[in-house]
Amino acid sequence: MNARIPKTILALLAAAGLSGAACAQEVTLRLVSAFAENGIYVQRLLPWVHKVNAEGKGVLQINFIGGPKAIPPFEAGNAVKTGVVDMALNTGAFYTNVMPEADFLKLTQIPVAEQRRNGAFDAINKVWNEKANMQYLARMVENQPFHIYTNKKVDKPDLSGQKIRITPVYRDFFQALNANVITTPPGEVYTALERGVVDGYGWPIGGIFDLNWQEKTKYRIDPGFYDAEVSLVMNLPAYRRLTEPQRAYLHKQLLALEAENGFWVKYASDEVARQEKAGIQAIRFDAATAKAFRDKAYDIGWASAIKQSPEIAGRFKTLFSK
Ligand code: 173
Repeated sequence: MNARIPKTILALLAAAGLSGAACAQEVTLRLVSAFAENGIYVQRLLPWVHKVNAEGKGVLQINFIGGPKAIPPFEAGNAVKTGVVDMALNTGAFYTNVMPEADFLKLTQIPVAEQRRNGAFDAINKVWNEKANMQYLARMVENQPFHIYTNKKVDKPDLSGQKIRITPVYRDFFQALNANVITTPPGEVYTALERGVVDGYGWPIGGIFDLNWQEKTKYRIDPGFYDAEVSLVMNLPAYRRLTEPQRAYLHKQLLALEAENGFWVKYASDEVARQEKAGIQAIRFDAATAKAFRDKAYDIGWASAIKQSPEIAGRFKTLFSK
């Protein structure tokens, strides 16, 4: 009897000690999304967050705070930079107010797995660390080229007389196609179309149904250009505060997230079919015009990058190109 008491106490103490240590080892990271909560990107992110939390008890947890209602899309980059939140699902075009280089990631022509092998990922992180106080964690969208969607038919790549909604992704290219451009976050596109404030907009091949833009869209111009970059970024001090096991766990889960990126190829073709069914007509150019159109997008994209940040753009161009 007596012998049991100290054992029980010891067990209790051990349990308390263990759970105390476990608490000290568990970190909770606050995550926001610059993209709508009902959109495809967050739809694919949340199951991953649940898995991270289920498998990461005692190590690392992610607390999803919300989408653009929590933090406006163009503010999310600064929120990560300053540590107002720990992490964001974001795209570089939304945080050129932190650094112009953020928007260069649309120009990658190789998969993120290859970027991790060829040094591009490390080169990105050097810039993200130094200029944005961020760790670039993982790219969760690939193979989603951007397109021009418009209600005014064209028979050549010329947007003269058209007002097109943009973000920095499209600015230089669309202006070179003679468009009048208006910057808005995605949440304002539907109303802008409805009121005739814009004739069209730039957006990737997938996702226009998420905010009902198919109701206000007549044409999609092919081919697509660039590759939509949607990634997880993290406040650098918060990243550096992680213990070694926490960082290793996060890294493992980030690689698992990227390993799901094959999804986007089929999603793109499914979305093309869905657009057609919804009555959106594809405008296609002859092969030579289509190639010139796409080449022009990249030429203008890189020229603009080199103008804004010559040394970094030069380094990235070698690492991002095929
Ligand atoms: O809002 C946008 O058109 C934009 O810049 C973007 C970037 C990545 C994915 C989707 C949209």
